[in-house]
Amino acid sequence: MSLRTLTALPLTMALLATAACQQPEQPDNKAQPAKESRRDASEYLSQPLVKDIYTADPSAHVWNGKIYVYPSHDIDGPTAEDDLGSHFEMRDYHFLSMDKIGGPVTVGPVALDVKDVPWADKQMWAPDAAYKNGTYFLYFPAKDKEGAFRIGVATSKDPMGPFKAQPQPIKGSYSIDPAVFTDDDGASYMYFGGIWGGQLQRNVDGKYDANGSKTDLGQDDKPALAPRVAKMTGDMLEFTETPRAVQILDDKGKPLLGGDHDRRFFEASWMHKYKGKYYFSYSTGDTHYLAYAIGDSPYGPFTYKGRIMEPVEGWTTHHSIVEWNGKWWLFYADTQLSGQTRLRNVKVTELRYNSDGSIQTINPFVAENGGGSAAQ
Ligand code: FUB
Repeated sequence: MSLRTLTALPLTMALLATAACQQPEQPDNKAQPAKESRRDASEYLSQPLVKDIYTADPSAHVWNGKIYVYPSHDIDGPTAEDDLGSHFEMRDYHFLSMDKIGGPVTVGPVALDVKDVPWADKQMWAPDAAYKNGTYFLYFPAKDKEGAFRIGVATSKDPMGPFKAQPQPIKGSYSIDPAVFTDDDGASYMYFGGIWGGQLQRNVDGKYDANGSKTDLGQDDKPALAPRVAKMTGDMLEFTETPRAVQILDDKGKPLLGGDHDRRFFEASWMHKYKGKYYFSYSTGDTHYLAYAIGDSPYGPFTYKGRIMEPVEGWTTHHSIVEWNGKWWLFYADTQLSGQTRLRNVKVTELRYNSDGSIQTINPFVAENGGGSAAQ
């Protein structure tokens, strides 16, 4: 990227481009040489936060004023791409930290390896983390020895790990993409679930059906499969209740339908609170949008409001939203470095609200924002 291009970019983007050039080496975990990208770096709204390893599904948190990002660690495995995501063969986690957005990013050592999780076999997918009473909790999905996704929990005194896993997955957990939200009263809730390869459709009554559908319920005119939510116990290690369905409604109060692929839930739950309202956000999967819905309770129901982000490069889209330094930030991922869906890189850009609380839709490409950045 030339200096001329850099100076023409919005400030945050230029800072991120600089930060991306300052990453520490990860000698034993280097990313593969990047393939020729289909677009020039200047065409992307923001630049990869790290280039030494591939990362995706970033769950960001601010602890003690510092930003921590809990991503998946993508690796280049042998399995061919399919609709179940079998090509996402991740085996461990490395976490990221930074003192400020736009500053240098530290890539931590291995924080948890699948070989150290007694119940897990493979596919360490999108994680999240929480903090309570001096302990950091890492929540992660993985397939068990029967091939069913479960959600595990691991603990550490250090936000970057290493984390020690509990011997069993969380009782009553299933499917993927845990996101843990702590409300102002201190109560924490886990949102989770994902259809197709995420197996939500194989757990409709909470029991795994290995012969269930590979995609969804196959009922386009019925309510879509809902993400799940469960309140966490005080020690953050279990659910207090059987997970409940999270209702996502249209503006007439009717549940979004299974055939409404532009709006229905697919995976990548996230919850944040803004001006007293609960914002449940998610990926629409095969239509590649990040969407959001607003409600008055952490349990919902939530009314669909629109898109947070248009499709990124790559099949998956998965995000988190966090407030830092008086602004709101969207962490997301695309495939800028590799051009391959299985090898993604995390990014960050500013997220803005309108005065009515709606979110301004972000386009991940500069030109499609009319030559400027919608997020700056
Ligand atoms: O990274 C593996 C899976 O792909 C995640 O769990 C999904 O959210 C999607 O990003």
